[in-house]
Order: sequence, then structure tokens, then C-alpha cells
Amino acid sequence: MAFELPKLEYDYAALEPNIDARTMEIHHTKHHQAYVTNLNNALAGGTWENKSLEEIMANVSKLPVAVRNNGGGHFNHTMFWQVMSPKGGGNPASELLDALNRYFGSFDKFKEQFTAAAMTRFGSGWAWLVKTGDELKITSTPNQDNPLMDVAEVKGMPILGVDVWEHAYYLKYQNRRNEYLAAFWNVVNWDNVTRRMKL
Ligand code: MN3
Repeated sequence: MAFELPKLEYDYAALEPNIDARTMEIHHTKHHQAYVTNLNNALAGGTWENKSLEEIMANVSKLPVAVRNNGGGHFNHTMFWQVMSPKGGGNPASELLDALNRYFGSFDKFKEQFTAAAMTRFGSGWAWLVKTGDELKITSTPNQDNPLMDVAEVKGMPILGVDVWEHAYYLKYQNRRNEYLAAFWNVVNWDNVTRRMKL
């Protein structure tokens, strides 16, 4: 069973004005689709063809670099669409809020540290909130790597991620990654992040 491009649960324009419709459409139909296509091509006919994405991530160091790049791309974007919502933003409910207070001092300090991780990721990559055991940590990865990969510096289950590749923001924000990241908080789907934390 080949991997498929997931449908979004909202329209491309639904995250306006925080993330513009044109960026969403190109990001989903071109960038994400390319990761899916290239992942399927890289796996075709091999022993990893029918494995789960999670299993592939955990063994990525043994696999061709095309699997690392495109498998990561498929996983990361699938999650990215789900941790955003037109009804997002605001504060998380108490369960997640309590955990963020505990590990980062306050919700504002969590947002500062996550934004700093995203701002200081040189070039292309992602910033993450990950669950490792009972603990929450902030990290970032280059390219399409993620914390599920055996090559990751900080490993864990990602529960929130933000794409800081220029293709995620350049049309609207050009080089102003800081403005894109400030707008991102207005669309974070905290209910989805909380569900992930409880898995
Ligand atoms: Mn992207």
C-alpha cells in the first residue's frame, strides 16, 4: 500500500491572514505531494515498502537518503496540517498548560523557547515540542529530519512542529521568519497537540 497525500481538514484559505491560501495550496499540492511521490518511488520493490512510517523513521540511518528526506517530509507535513486549525490559537486547556508550565516555567516562556529554536534553525528545518517518556522538550532538526528518526539528536514523539523552510512562509512574509512564527501561534490546534501528548 503506497503512501498517499492526506486531505486537509480545512480549506487552503482557512488559515488566512496568518498563513495565506496560495502558500497553503502550493505547500500541500506541490511540496507535500512531491515527498509522497518520491518516498513511494524510493521504497518501491524493496523490503521496506510495506512498513509504517514510524518504523521507517526509527531505522532511517540504514536506508537511502531519499527515504530519510521524503519519509521525513511526508511525516512532518502530515502532522503540520493537523496541528493547525482555523479555530486554533489562544491557550491550551489545563492538562497541556500545566505540563508546559511545569517544563518551561510558563506558557509564554514555552512560546519564547520554541520560537527561539525555530528562529535559530539555520537554513531549512523544523522546530518541535516532543514527549520523551513523561517529559516535554523543545528541539529542532535540519531538512526533513524529525525526532522519531534514529539519527535525531533529541529523540521523542513530536507533539507540535513548525515548518521553517522558506517555502512555508516566503510568499507572504519573505525573509521575516519571526512574523510567520508569531502568526503561527494564532492557528495552533491545541486540542490536537493535547491528544498527541496523551498518546
Ligand atoms: Mn514544508
